[in-house]
Amino acid sequence: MSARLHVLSGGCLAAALLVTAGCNPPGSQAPASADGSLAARSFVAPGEKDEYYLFYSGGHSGQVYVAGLPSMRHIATIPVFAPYPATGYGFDEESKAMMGRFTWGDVHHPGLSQKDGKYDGRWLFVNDNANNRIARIDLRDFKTKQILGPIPNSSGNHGSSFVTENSEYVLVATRFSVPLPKGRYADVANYKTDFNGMVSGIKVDPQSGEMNVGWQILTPPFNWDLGSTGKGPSSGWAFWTSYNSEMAHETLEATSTQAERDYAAVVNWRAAEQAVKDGKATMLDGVPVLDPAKVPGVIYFLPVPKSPHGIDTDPSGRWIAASGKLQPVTSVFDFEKIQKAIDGKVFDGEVRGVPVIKYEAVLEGEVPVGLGPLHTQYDGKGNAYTSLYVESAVAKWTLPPWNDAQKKDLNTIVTDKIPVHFNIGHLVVGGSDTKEPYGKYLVAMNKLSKGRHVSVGPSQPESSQLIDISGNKMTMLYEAFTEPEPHFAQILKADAVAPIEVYPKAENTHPKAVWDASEAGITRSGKKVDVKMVAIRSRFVPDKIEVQAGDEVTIHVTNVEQTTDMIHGLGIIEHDLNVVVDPGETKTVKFTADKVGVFPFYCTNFCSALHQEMQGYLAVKP
Ligand code: RUQ
Ligand code: CUA
Repeated sequence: MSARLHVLSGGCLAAALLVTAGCNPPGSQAPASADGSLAARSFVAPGEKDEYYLFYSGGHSGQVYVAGLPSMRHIATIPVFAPYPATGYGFDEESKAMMGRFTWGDVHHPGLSQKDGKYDGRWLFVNDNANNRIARIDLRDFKTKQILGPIPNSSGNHGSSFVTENSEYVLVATRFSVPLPKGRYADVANYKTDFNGMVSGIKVDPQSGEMNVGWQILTPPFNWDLGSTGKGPSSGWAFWTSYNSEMAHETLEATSTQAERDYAAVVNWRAAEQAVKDGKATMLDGVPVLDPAKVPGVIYFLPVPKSPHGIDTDPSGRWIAASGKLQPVTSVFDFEKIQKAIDGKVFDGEVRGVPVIKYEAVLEGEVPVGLGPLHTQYDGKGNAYTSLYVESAVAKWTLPPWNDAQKKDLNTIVTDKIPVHFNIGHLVVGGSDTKEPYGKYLVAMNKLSKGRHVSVGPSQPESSQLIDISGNKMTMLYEAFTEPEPHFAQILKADAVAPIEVYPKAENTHPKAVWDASEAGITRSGKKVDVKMVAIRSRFVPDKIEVQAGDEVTIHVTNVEQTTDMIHGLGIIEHDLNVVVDPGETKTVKFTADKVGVFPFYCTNFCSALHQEMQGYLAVKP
């Protein structure tokens, strides 16, 4: 087949990139089916439960949202990088310490933990593009347990969270490049020589899930983009695309789109791990860093046309689809050929000591999917689904191996296309990044979604669309508001997790927990006032806290309930404080009593017929 680049002409391209709801290419304007009978296929009757969870990124809200599938109902918000008064997150000392000095994050790509290449239902990892962090949510209680970062030597943690087959690592790559180590000044004019990017292996403890930075690989200042991990034949490898292999540093819109091809990174993370063990790394800001010019075999470059964005490994681990935003095809690479090219040194030169794998030697074909291809997902039945930003559609196509007739005309393998409204970014098929996808549903996460809801003013609500992919043709089932801004998502079978409903008393190790009103009380040492408080339907013990102005007050609240859904909150009037405590949980709040007066506090979570009576007073004496 032809390895020729099908690149859009400049004018068409410029027009295409500016496309919005008003001027979509033909075919994408057809209304979604208005057939009411389809509603039954996503309908989950009152009292019934969804079959799947949809964990979707909340973008710059800093949070993760959970919807049920197929109902698409928003059922939970998991606060991660931003305070969330509804669960008291970001107000107590424990979550404040995790958030560090930041009050927001930019969540892009949730990644579920895996065992043997399948979801194991233990953890969900999410990245923060803004502050170079990565967080772990425990699916036992759907709460954020760790925030790691800012990651040293990394700026713009966009290329994550890509979990390896047995959750050995969450792999991340930098979107931006800066002078390293961080905190060093260099003139941006010297971008090519003084700036660097990085690929990092975040090690995950197999028992606790605790993350730490394992090692890093230094890269040229390309802008690393989306990635994926290998499995099967590509086990131990990972892939990222990049834009800006031009290494431009101003007006990127024009300067970074010059080259016909940018580079993908093909990373042998097992070799990197071994090289670090063998002492081949140099410490930089506390992290062992490998320089690929000196340590061959840890990273290769692979040309991908043109300004690529997504790169996705199929469930077999052999096929890798990478899409160039600026050309209407998706390049499918064969990992077996990649392995052979590496072994046989079939290279097209090198960049800074990193061999460039010969494109033609590893390409299986360029699939003419349509305009503005971004991301690809798989259903485990030999089909791939690529989101088309410019065309605002999803294309369905057949994975290799292809027969001769198909190879001759790859148009024949594009078997279906469905318009989405409008301008899709990510899409997700359940389990696409595992060995055994669920298939069945695809969720299109639309970036612009203009006019899809009754107007609420200039800020137009986002929407995501549920597509049934169980048949030959895709069927649009349902459309739902999704909290902004949805990037990637993960779908997990509901029965793959068994969340707890109360924190067992026996597991509460908080040193200031109290379980009986008789143990509650106030102690003082100097200016420090320590309150051990019990919350139980429908009272706080103690319910009077008397302090002197200037005292440093710490309240440890234990919700002693062991009954499901019996949640209490503690809100203190005019103190900007609210914690919410789940059954069996203890949380700590700290503040300085700097205002004289009497301040009521009350339970913020409706807990019983006498919830309103659950109140008390903080008296601050002059
Ligand atoms: S990127 S629309 Cu932040 Cu996930 Cu592709
Ligand atoms: Cu306790 Cu309301």
